[in-house]
Amino acid sequence: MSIIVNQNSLYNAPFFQEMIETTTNLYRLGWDERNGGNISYLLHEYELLPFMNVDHVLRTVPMNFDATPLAGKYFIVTGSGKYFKNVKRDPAENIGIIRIAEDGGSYDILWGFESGGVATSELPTHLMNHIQRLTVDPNHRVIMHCHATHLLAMTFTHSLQEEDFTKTLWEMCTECIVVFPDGVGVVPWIIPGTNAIGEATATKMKETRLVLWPHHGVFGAGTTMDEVFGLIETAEKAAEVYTIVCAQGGKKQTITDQQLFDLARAFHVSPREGILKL
Ligand code: 2HA
Ligand code: ZN
Repeated sequence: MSIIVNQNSLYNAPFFQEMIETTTNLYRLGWDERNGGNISYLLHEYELLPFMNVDHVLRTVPMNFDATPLAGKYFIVTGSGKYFKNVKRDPAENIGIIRIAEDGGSYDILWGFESGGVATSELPTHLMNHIQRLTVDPNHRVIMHCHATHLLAMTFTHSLQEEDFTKTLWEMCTECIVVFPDGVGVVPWIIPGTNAIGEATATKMKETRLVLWPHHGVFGAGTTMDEVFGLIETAEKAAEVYTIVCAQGGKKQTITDQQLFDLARAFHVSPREGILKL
């Protein structure tokens, strides 16, 4: 399908292009097979107005949780059951633009989700995470979930204690403690798509922008699409290095706790308490 775009076409909007690039990259990296993964990106109304009439509601979809703190807020979001592989070829089928209703109990579809689609099955977790992150970071905008391969694999072979998991990732690449000084949160195994996993994840999101779902995948949060993609990419790279280190017979030497501490100080970040033993 070829898409004819004019200057004011939504397809030219920066946030729209970012959504297409990111879903395409996540698919290319093998972290979002089939309908795996989901992204939601908080948009300002002024970003949408040049491209669409926000008073024109296509459909309204009920939600069974309270999203009142997000009432009136707009998101571009991936679709339930849709494949990241197909977003670039047919965005209108696979992603959509929604606005949370004033009573927080439903959302309006303003664009996309053609053929009767709806927002991601992980919408409870996404919206609960947005609510939580906005309380600690007023610039927060993006929630991203994917099935990053080596992180997922590590949840079978490594301790799931957050302190242990964080320490291992920090050790595997010098960059890690600078990129995620808050470490990683880990929730118990919970059925995906539920309010329960949303609440557990959002609780962790109070302290960290990176949360693991054991035997499933990872959630990241942040201000820009690049930042959140980079966050997940950095943790996943560390997990890949860990996998190779184990395959090569294990560590013979490592970055010491003192070196990690010095590194954090040099880059003006505060490492999560209770991990480095000095
Ligand atoms: O949307 O990744 O966690 C498909 C999933 C569910
Ligand atoms: Zn998933």
